[in-house]
Amino acid sequence: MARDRTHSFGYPPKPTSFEMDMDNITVSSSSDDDDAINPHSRNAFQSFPRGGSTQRPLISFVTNKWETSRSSRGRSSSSDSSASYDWHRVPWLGFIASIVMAPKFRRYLVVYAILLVFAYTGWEAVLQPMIKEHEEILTALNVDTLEKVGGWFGTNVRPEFVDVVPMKTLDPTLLPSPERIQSLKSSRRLVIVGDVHGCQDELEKLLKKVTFDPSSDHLILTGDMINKGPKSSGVVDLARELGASCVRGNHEDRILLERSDMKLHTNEASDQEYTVVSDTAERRVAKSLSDDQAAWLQDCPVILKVGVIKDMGEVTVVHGGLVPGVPLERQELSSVMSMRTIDLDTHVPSASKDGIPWFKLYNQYHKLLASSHEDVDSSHPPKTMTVIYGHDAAKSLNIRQYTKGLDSGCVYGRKLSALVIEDGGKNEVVQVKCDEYVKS
Ligand SMILES: [Mn+2]
Repeated sequence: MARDRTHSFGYPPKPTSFEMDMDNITVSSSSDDDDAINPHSRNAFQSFPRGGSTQRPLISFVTNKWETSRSSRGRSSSSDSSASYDWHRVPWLGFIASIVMAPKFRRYLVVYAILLVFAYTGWEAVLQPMIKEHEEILTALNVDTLEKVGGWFGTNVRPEFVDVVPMKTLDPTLLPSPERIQSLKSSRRLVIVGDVHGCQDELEKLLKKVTFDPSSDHLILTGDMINKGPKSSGVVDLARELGASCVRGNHEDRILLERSDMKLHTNEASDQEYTVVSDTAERRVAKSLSDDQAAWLQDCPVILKVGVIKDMGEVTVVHGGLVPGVPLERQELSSVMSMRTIDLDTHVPSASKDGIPWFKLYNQYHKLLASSHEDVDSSHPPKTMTVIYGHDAAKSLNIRQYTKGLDSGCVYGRKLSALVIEDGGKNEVVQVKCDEYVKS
């Protein structure tokens, strides 16, 4: 009996025709072809249980041909087997299953996964380090951390410098006027040029490009006017001719020290070999300068106080940089000529290229100063100071709110830059292309 039933399950169409056509059993279903394929088929007809209580309703043999997905097949089989789970009994599970099965969904899943990877690496590589650096700078400027590190840079008295002019103030009549009269040419301009390094031709080209007029414009050089490039003394002559102002860069400092060293040694008759042995490139530059040229360079201060310019506040020109929060009188002069980075704990500046650039701390300090001032008194402008500097060819032209870096690597075949400040504080950067004199 059990065997018979499995037969009847095995050949569902035959019982169907059997039921439908009970009195005429010799119709198509019992053709010879069927017999050839299934020798038991006739037997199955004869043994099919009729009218018994265990007989399956015929509707259960009907399949929906349009429903060919795996889930529909799962449904028809699950009615027989209670072991397999019916997804459709739990509506939300079935819903999720149908989404996951859809090929479009899988395609989107890949796209979302890629986007997720991009977002994560962006956060890890760019955003998080930026936020971390910003937080570290804020901590470095927080007065509460001052005691922990035992004092910041500038709290001790600096050693006295001899043979160096620490500071000068620019003649105020050279400054552009605070208000610009519309439709008129600027009455006065300041043309501040980054590291020239003996590139006289390029300096001349730049002055021509800004239509420099010595009767109304004033040239300021941010130091490192000489050395490395081809025409050191030519640059000094041009600057003197134009009545330019200057600051002392690390290269002026070195060449002038070399000169005084040479003089010292040539005065000693016993030590004449010294100049012969160390006839380096820097020594040749030092020798090429006349006493007048050297005296002009010697007169360049380390810090040049320019004065107040509209929208820029107090403006100062140095070669390297300034430590924020330290008065100009207490700045350490060799650092002012050479700094690139700053220690966040102690605020001690360094010429090293590795670390937090000093201008980041400087800008943040002055932003905090300006915003805290706004809360207290909005009628007076805050005591912020804008620094215009050179020295950092690696960072190239670097214009920020309170710091303006103008060394764009002219001597390395890049550009010579000028910051031109006009009446009303309007300013723009003008550049010329340079020949390559030194491989960077
Ligand atoms: Mn320099």
